[in-house]
Amino acid sequence: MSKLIIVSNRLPVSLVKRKKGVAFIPSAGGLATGLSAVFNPAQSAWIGWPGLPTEKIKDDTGAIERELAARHGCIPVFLSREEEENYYAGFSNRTIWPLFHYFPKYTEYHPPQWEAYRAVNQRFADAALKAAEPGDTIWVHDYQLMLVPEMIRRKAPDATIGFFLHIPFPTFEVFRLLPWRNEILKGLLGADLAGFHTYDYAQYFMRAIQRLLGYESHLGLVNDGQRVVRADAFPISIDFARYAESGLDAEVMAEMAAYRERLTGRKVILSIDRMDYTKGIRQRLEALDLFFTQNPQWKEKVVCILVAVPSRADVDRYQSLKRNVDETISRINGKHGVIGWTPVEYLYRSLPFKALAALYNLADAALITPVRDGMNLVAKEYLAARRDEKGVLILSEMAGAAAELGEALIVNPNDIVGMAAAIKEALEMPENEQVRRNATMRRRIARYDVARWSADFLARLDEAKKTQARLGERRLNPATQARMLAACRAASRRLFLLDYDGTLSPYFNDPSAATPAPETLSLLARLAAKPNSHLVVLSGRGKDTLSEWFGHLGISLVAEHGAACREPGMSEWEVAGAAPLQWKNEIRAILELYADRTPGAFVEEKELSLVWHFRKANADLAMARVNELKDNLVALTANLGLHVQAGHKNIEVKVHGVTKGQAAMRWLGRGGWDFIFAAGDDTTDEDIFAVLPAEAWSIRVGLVPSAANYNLPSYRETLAALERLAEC
Ligand code: ADQ
Repeated sequence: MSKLIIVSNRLPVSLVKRKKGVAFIPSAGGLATGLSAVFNPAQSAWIGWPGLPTEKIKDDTGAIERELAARHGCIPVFLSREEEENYYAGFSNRTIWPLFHYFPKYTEYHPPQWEAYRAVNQRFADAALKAAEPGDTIWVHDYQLMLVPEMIRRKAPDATIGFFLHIPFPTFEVFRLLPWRNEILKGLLGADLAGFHTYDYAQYFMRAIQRLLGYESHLGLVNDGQRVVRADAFPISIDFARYAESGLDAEVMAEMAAYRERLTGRKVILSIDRMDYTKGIRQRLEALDLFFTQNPQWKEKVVCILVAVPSRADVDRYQSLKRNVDETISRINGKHGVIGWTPVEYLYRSLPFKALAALYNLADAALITPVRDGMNLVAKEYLAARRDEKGVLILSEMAGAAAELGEALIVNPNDIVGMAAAIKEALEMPENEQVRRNATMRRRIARYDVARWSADFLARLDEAKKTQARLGERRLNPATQARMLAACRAASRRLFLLDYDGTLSPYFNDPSAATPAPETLSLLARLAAKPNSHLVVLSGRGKDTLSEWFGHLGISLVAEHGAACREPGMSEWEVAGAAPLQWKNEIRAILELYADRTPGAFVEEKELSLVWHFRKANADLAMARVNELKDNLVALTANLGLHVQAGHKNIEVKVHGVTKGQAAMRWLGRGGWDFIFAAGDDTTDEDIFAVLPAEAWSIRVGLVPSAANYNLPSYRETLAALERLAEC
């Protein structure tokens, strides 16, 4: 039976040193509880660091391994103190964590720590490879292990690998700062599915790939030429029922009663996070200070309970943050407090679930204002705990959770004035409005709880694998190629219909640089010279370019996607139709306007069409412009008998009905072919595939869905296949 293998930095249980040997305790944190819904030790394995450096475990590792396997379904990756320092405290928490949370100033770049990150990632990958059997699903988690998917893939090309990032994926301008950015992207592309909390993060990931590696993506599918990898959003959630029921628990109720008695009717603002500079604790305190200064009427009537869980205390940045928070709280309490009323009650510790639940159930407002947060589960936990649907969530727009919790009071965590105003608004919000807002958000969280989240991810991973398999089946494999060669050999009349750019040649930033290589010209000449064979090159390029490149080969040429044809022996090009061309002036003006507004874009004029090229333009800007331009063009061309066609990094406006497919009919219609081969990499080539008889050998270059019968990954494999055809 196949199993699920979870790979994360920490195991769901942690080793602690006791007087006699070691003991296991459940690990704190959202990941362990989050995945408990899918982690069944009988059918799964969990690979991770147990939390104690090897120096402290000494000789017990064998016994620990056995116990972890037998009682918890876990496989430990032991780390030495030095590995922990360089891989975890170092590269993970001094490089990736600050950078991905938009703190480039805090980000350190140390090559030895990168090396340690790589080495430790390899250890995790090796452990996964050892545990995995064919058919298993491997699910790798988070920023500490971004190289693991590719490391597994290299040794197990068919493995099913999912990756989920629990922190934000930053925009390109921030991500590009990382010296090892390409390695990180390639590491992640080893997965079949890369999951993120929000749609924005997934988009940033795909844009980084496009900008840095040049791989295109379409509808969430990234194509590196060999495989397709899906990127998608899966907003992580919580165990809704556990929180929703917490208020009914006797211990929780008793704890709430104790709080209420002590608070003597005062309202409660709750603030809970790990002690981390990304959580915006200092800014939040400044806002509270301002709130009390501006609203003295609220003094003694409200208490802020601020809970901070100790975190990464071995990283200096966290030590100075702690000192700063301590000092700020003392200052605020000194400034506003009176005997019998402390404005900020501060707990620097981890709390057991019931204590946390009591606070959620009690608080009149939750002040959750990270300056950057992948998701933020506290916000969801607070809402879920409130069966009465009361309480006000004040939430930072920089938390991934804000994408789902739009009914909260959304604030900018850097806007101290705005946050102070939101605190006042929260405390004064009528109960019916609280209920109205919270009811909607609670329904949303209840529907997409953590069990749904993990099931959804695993189902999409399965689908991603199926998409690959579908594309894989259509790949022109050696056995099919052998059949194709035999058919070619046996045929008495052969027709070759070939696109040029992307099919017989790579793409160049400058289209004029794509001059055919001598070997390619020789290949085309040999194909054309085969007895009873006819070769047609069908391109989007203009007549002059095609004449110059291929005119001497004695083959047929189709220019401008079907607008003009020339057969061997013809002195002139034959232009399709003689449509009036006044439309060109109007459309040219629009295309030129867009080219001026988009550095790198340019307009090309052809016989029956105008083309707006954006290959050289900034990809993000171009995408924004393309959508706008297409909208404009579609509206304008509707009554002009024109057609707007999106090609490979270009948009073409041309006379309706002029396609490569229609041009191909010129030869197909003559009949008598018993071997037809067609290859193309572009949407314009789909028009050819659509008119081919079923028995034709049609090949879409690039692993994307197509009307062609087969796919090949790139122009290289296409040239190789043609080489074999030329020889047969
Ligand atoms: P974190 O940065 O740890 O997680 P968060 O999502 O808020 O942030 O999760 C914290 C968890 O710790 C919550 O489940 C909360 O209940 C618990 N917790 C907080 N304070 C506690 C306390 N004093 N005692 C005990 N438990 C406490 C990272 C990312 C987030 C992302 C999660 C999950 O930074 O953005 O939401 O992973 O993907």
